[in-house]
Amino acid sequence: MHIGSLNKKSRKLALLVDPDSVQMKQIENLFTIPGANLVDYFLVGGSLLMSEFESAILELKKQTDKPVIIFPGNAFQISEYADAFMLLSLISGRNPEFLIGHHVMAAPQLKRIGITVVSTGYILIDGGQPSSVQYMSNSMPIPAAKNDIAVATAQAGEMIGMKQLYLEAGSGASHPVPTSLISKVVQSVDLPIIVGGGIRTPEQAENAWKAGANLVVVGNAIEKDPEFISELITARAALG
Ligand code: 1GP
Repeated sequence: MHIGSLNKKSRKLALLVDPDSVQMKQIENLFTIPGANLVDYFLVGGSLLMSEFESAILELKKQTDKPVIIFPGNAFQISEYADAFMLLSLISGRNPEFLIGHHVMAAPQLKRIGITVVSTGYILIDGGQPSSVQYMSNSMPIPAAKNDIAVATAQAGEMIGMKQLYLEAGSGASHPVPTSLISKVVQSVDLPIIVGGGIRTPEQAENAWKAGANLVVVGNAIEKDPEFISELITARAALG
């Protein structure tokens, strides 16, 4: 199973591990938290990656049978040890490097290692503060109240041939993606919708799932408090 198995009925949870801010011991400790075995996917990636990217993937593979998926911050974040690679196209932006440039750099190696590649339309939504993605990609987020622009962007991504869409408020965002925007996008395309950025309460995750998110991604909040995993699992179970 890989992330390409998401569908419009999925209500999944992914933990994002940024190797620059998580130690190997912390990865091991995640799996002692009740409910950690119910997390569906583990994403690995970050804006910089100054530390060992591949060690984090290998540690996760040692700890879990769940898919470990590369969520790349740039074209250098590739490893044959992961189960899949999210090929992100920053379709909310207008920077050709993040629409095709990095893809060209990464393609030969992705092809050579034969990893499953999932084409993902990456849509940055204003999360209330400048995000790393915005800065590193030199692109503007979509204003959080502009549902119509987000919908049109999502529809364009679907027509171009993306297999899934990622609504991103940015790592550590002050505000997660608004639920009204999530539900409008969910209704306007047939693709699975991933939502992440700034989710730090069980209610925020629950609201994203209720709005139709097929995969909720949480990073910072679990780095700060791994017990948050249990709260997320309980919140999802309550949705039935
Ligand atoms: C960032 O969507 C992810 O790319 C997760 O964000 O770290 O704020 O949970 P957080």
